Amino acid sequence: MAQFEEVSQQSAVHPKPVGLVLQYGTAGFRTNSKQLDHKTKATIGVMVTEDNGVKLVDTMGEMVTPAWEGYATQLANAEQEGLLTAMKDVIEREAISMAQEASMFVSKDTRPSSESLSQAVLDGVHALESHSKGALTLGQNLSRRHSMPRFTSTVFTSYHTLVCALCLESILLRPETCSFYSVPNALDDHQTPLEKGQSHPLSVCLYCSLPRFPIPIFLLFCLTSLSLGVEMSAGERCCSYDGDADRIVYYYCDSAGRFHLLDGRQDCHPHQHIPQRTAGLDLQIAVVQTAYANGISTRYLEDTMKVIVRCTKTGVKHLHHAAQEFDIGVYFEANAHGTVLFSKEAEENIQQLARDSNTNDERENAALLLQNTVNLLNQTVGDAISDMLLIEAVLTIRGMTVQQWDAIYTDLPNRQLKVKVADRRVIDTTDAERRTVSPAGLQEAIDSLVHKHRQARSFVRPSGTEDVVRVYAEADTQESADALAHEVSLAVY
Ligand code: NG1
Repeated sequence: MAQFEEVSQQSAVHPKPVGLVLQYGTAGFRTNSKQLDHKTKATIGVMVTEDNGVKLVDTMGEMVTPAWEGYATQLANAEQEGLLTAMKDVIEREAISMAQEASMFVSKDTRPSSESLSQAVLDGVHALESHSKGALTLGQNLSRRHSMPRFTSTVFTSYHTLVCALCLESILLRPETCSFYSVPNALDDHQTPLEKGQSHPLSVCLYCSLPRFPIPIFLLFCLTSLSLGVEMSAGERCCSYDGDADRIVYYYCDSAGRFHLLDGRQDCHPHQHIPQRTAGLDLQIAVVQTAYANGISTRYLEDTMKVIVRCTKTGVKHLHHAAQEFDIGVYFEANAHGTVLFSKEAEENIQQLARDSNTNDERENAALLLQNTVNLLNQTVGDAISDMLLIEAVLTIRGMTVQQWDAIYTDLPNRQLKVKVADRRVIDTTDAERRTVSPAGLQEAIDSLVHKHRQARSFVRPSGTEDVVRVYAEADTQESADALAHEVSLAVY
């Protein structure tokens, strides 16, 4: 078939380095971008970034299933002469009709290597109808979003326009927060600041077709694109995204010039914004974490917020799966990968309640807030822009500063180390990677080291993205956490 000849020719342009064996790790193919040039296999969404390598997104905009991870690994590791056989094998096993038209979105970050890597992907799917969308976030490279009616026409400009509008609307449901808009606006000539208390119609700027931003949000947009060398004033909240913008961190400097990173805080935030009880709904909320979540955050969620907390193995696919079991499943890894899921039933109840609301009481406002939260959040994959807007809405509605958010709790001091061993796969874990089952004696050694420290916890696991064993330790002081991590590292050798 002509398609197969084309694949053969194109793959020869991007040969796999001799001897290289790729593994589909915790969330994608990861290796030096120079070595990934040959990985040319098709799926519905492909996100290319310098640090992440290549991430595949399935038809629902979620991470691909283990079966497809297996196929992708098989194809990525095929030698030139075995490529067509490997491809035909996948086609046969999955009964894929090659006559059916396929569509694929390829997006990349703005780093130089992403250019050639995404070209390699495009060459690989040359025979299919593919759309190269240039520099986009992972959240924008989403097939499920694209099939939603409101995203059909100008999808790539409207996606974030819509989430901005929803954020703004949520804030405006609380009239007492309107003073937020009365700050004179030096940044954007297109916006007209409002008087305190003046009602604010949702509108889109005619010049830049973005919604009229409240100033702090506009400032945040500037900061994210200027994060290199940006000057931070004391107390000013800032945030940064990673390469494919599926993660976000907030930070600020205090008046003494001390830098504060609000690490792993997302899971303590979105559900504070979910006023399901006020709206008269009794939805079960759970927060899904991994073993890397700081012990204090788990305690805060269980004891103070009174929500169910679950722990899963590392990797968003595991967290996503666990979160699907609840009406509202909030899931975030400590490094900020994650999002919030609403069950179909919960989403329908919320949408219905919001449709039925026509008065202005607290319960109905809560229903509208809930509806906006559902629409604002990206339920398929983490989206730093949606997350930022939700966090901004929550902070504004609650009248909270970044310092107050930081002060909700104080993380236990912790340390993460990497240990290089001959074969990391000899370490096998259980209990959501919190305990080892092999090699024999390792868990007992870790237990006795942990007992020597106060408020201590430690675990080891083989990384799914690097050829290392990761060691995590936390304890009541930084010295203690450092010492424990070091001692456990020695036990791993
Ligand atoms: P590994 O290398 O399996 O620990 C790392 C991160 C994950 C996730 C994946 C990539 C840690 C401890 N692990 O996985 O959270 O970000 O990379 O998706 O940060």
